[in-house]
Amino acid sequence: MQRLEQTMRWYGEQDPVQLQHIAQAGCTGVVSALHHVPVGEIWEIDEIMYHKETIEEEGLQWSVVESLPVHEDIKTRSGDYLRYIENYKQSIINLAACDVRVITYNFMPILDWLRTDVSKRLPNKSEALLFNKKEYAIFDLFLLKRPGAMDDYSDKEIEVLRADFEKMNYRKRKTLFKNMLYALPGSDVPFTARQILAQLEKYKDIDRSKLKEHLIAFLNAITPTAEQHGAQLAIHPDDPPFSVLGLPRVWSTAADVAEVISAVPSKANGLCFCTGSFGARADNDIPQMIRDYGDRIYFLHLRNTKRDAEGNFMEANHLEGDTDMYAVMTEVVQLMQRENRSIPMRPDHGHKMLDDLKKVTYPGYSAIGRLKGLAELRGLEYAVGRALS
Ligand code: DNO
Repeated sequence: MQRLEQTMRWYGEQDPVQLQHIAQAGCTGVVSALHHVPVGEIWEIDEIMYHKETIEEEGLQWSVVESLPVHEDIKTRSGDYLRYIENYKQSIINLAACDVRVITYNFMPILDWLRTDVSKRLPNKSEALLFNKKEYAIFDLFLLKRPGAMDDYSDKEIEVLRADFEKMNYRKRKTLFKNMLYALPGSDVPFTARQILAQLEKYKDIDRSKLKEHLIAFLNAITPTAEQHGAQLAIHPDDPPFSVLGLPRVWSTAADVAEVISAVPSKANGLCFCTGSFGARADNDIPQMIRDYGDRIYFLHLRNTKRDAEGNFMEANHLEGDTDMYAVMTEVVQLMQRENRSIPMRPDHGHKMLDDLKKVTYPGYSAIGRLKGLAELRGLEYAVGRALS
């Protein structure tokens, strides 16, 4: 019987969650990246091998690359994008030569995932990630002061938001600002408002259909290389799966997946299927998406979110929230048996709890919360597998 390959993300040697902790959690693999290589530069074989050996010395495997980041010039198809595409291909070739073949990336403009609160206190005093639409709008309008932001809201909305902003104390404003400009995964250096505003300027003529064209052009350029070297590309959904800061989004819905897969049918064009990111939209039917695109799912992020009527969402316990994890796991177990393959999975994000509350960890990536999520998912997989066999 094929089982999920259980993994956790590891940010590298500076990660407070060490490889041996990941092994103790019951994982056989890690999901990791060369975070020190500047975005766009080639991942050289000796760097890849050093990282791989470090992981293997603890008895684990480097199962998935997350992420091989896509340079902004590629997303905007400007500047040095041709050189960056060549570099990307070379990194794929180098990874495959080291037998690391599942490569995650995303096509979100400028920012990776975004939350207004990275330490929302729950009633039991553990902490969760939260996206609050009102606070996001306050940031956009009054803290970042994005040009054009006012056009995205009605006069009435602006009036209410302004009143809320004026009531917000300075500590709260500063925290919100910091959370929104949190660095990209694996970095401790946050963006500055100036950097973001300058980057936003580059997207002023790029709408959804243009960005989608750029994604398709990028995939057409790199999938032949990936196919030739046996690499599987796995695109991560937009998080949150709707436009932020006026930026276009191209990978938020089942329709996005359908469109890009039919435009680039290469088998190398696959998905990092994140139930948390897709699940933050009520119109995504997650089990149905697994039925429809299962053969393209090369990597799974299993997590859950709880939405409310205002469009806010909070990270829920892995088996709770709006996504029916039992239905998801049933689809996944059947998919693995049907295709006779094991899919790497990581319990994405976790609440910060117990001893971890005293530690400095990457938001969403403390050890104990993820361990709890993994244990619950592992139990669910076991039960679903037994019931189906
Ligand atoms: C957040 C992660 C994302 C993901 C990238 C993939 O916790 O799921 O940062 O790694 O978007 O490129």
